[in-house]
This record gives sequence, C-alpha cells and structure tokens, in this order.
Amino acid sequence: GARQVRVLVDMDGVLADFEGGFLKKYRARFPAEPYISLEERRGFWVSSQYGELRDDLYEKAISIWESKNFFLELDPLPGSLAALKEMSKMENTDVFICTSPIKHYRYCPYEKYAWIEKHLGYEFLERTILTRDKTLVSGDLLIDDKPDILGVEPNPTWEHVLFTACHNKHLPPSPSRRRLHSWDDNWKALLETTFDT
Ligand code: UMP
Repeated sequence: GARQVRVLVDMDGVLADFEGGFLKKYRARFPAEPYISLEERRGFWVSSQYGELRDDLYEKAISIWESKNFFLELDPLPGSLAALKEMSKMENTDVFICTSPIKHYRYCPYEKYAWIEKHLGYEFLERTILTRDKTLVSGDLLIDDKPDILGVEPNPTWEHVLFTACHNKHLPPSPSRRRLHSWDDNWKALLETTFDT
C-alpha cells in the first residue's frame, strides 16, 4: 500500500506470556490445588475455566494476576520483542501497543509501563495505549489473541488479526478472519496485504 499502516499490538498473550506466567505462579502458590495445563486451556478467561473446575478456584486464579510483580515478571513470547522492534523501524508502519489493564490497579498499569520500558525501551512508552475499550482506538490492524473484541464502537476501523494462543487454537477456522500463528509466522506479509482486501 501507499500510506502508513497503523498496527495495534496487544500485550498479554501476544508480547508477554500471560498464560505461562499465570500457570507457573498459580502452581507455586497453590501446589495442592488442581490446575489446567496449557494444552487443556479453552476460552479467553482463565478465571472462568478455573471456576468451572471448582468454584473457589475462580478467586484463587484472579489473586495471581492481582499480585505484585505478576505483570512485570512475565516473559516475552518467542520472537515478540525482535518483531516489534523491527516493525517499529519500518518506514511505512506506525506501531502501537494496545493493552487492557485489569481494574485492580495497584500494580498492573505501572508494571505494564515498566515491562515495556525494560524490554522495548523508554521510547516505546510514547506508543503505548492502555484502554479497556479497543474499539475506540483507530488503526488498520489489531493483532490480538482475544477472539471477541467488543466495545461501544460497533464498527472499529481495524481488522482484527487473531494471534494464536493456547486458549484459541482449537477454534474453528474462520474465512473472514486472518491469523498470526506466532511471531515466526509471516507478519510482514500480513502488513503488506492490509489494504488489498
Ligand atoms: N485477564 C483477566 N481475566 C482472565 C484473563 C485475563 O482479567 O481470566 C486480564 C489480563 C489482562 C486483560 O490485563 O484481562 C486482557 O487484556 P488484553 O489482552 O485484552 O489487552
């Protein structure tokens, strides 16, 4: 395409390993409780699946990501940092990180900024959007692992590209939705073909 491609990139499950970080800390804190392996994960909401396993595990799951250092200590997903740095240097691309903080705000918003500064650099904070409603943010592409991204705007400007995660990889393929299977997948082709459809 001729003009700038504006790419919005989600953080949890796309740049940072939320699922792996959760399971590690949940098992360390509740070693006697049942857990759901990443292979068995279904559905975006970790808390809901734990709640289905046993009622009280809903709150136990939530207590993990409400804890200090949870978001800060998440590992980057393979290839994510290199891809984002490369994408941000591309002439025809404007990259923004677009992430929804949890409402328990003691640690999460601060730690998201700190994670981005640590792994991507201070300059990336200029390109960081924290919002609970991504439909209000305008862009050409939104790379996000959440299957349903809804908000007050019924017609968001972006095309949602589903980033594959343990919880969404079993969803039936949809002809109308593109996927990025990992950061080893061809994200450059995704950007190049964004105004063609
Ligand atoms: N989150 C929950 N409950 C869950 C799983 C995730 O509250 O069961 C939080 C973690 C992130 C947010 O802060 O939801 C998801 O943000 P996005 O990936 O949609 O930006």
